[in-house]
Amino acid sequence: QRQRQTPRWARQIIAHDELESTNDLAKKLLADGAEEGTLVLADTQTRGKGRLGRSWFSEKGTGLYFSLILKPALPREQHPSLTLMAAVATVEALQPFSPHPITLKWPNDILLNQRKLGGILSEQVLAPGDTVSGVVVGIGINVNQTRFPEELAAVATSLYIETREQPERSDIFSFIINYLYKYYQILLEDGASPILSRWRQNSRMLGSSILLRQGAETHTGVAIDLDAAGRLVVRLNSGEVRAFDGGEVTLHPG
Ligand code: BT5
Repeated sequence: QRQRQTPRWARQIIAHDELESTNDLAKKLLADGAEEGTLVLADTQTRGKGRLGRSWFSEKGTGLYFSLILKPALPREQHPSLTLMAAVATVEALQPFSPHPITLKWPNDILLNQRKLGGILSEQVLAPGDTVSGVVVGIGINVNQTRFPEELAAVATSLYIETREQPERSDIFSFIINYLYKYYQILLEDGASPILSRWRQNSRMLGSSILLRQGAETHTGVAIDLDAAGRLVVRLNSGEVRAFDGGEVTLHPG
């Protein structure tokens, strides 16, 4: 049945009980010529990755950990819109499983009740000559975890913790795959603007005061928009309006 619900493009699902990181295997398969739409799934990861060398806690059997190989006909500078596309698809797929709003926080967080329910890690794979052979979009979602290790307890949550329901991971997986397909087609056919407007609708952060850390720099201001390249546009306290292409955001700092 799962086969029938799965769009054509995710016909090729490579499922493992355990992997170091689904993104790493997907990048290797992409470099070896895997088809667009190939999907790598693991029941647990021993070295699940976040951004900037951080790790992603990947408890066995309770979360969803997967990576999708894409080969979009998009100029390289538009690749950040793939992360936004995946974020929009994921949040809309998850929403029916929660009575509370699931929201997006730039650049790649999926939040429920102010805690992190999931995250997205997109990585480009370069071919010789520095051309992009494709992009791996990795998605991690906390579904049925009953608790988190102490160092994550204050930041992480799961659908189960927030709703006391235990959804089938396979149901959530098929929803996400279907929405990814839908929004990927929209991105390719209509460009980033419908994705950006969905992102704005699903984010609670525009209009909020924020603190943004980028390397050693810290900026404070109000998040006012996302620009066409997926950068966060901030009106800094100095009055200057500036677009950021990366960093860590704290909402409503003291
Ligand atoms: C992310 O990084 O949010 C991207 C996470 C992507 C994970 C997926 S799983 C499938 C695929 N294969 C991989 O190897 N990765 C992708 P970042 O924004 O850097 O957030 C990482 C931070 O979130 C950590 O430093 C922790 O504070 C926190 N964290 C770690 N594991 C978590 C979890 N399971 N739930 C919530 N927060 C977590």
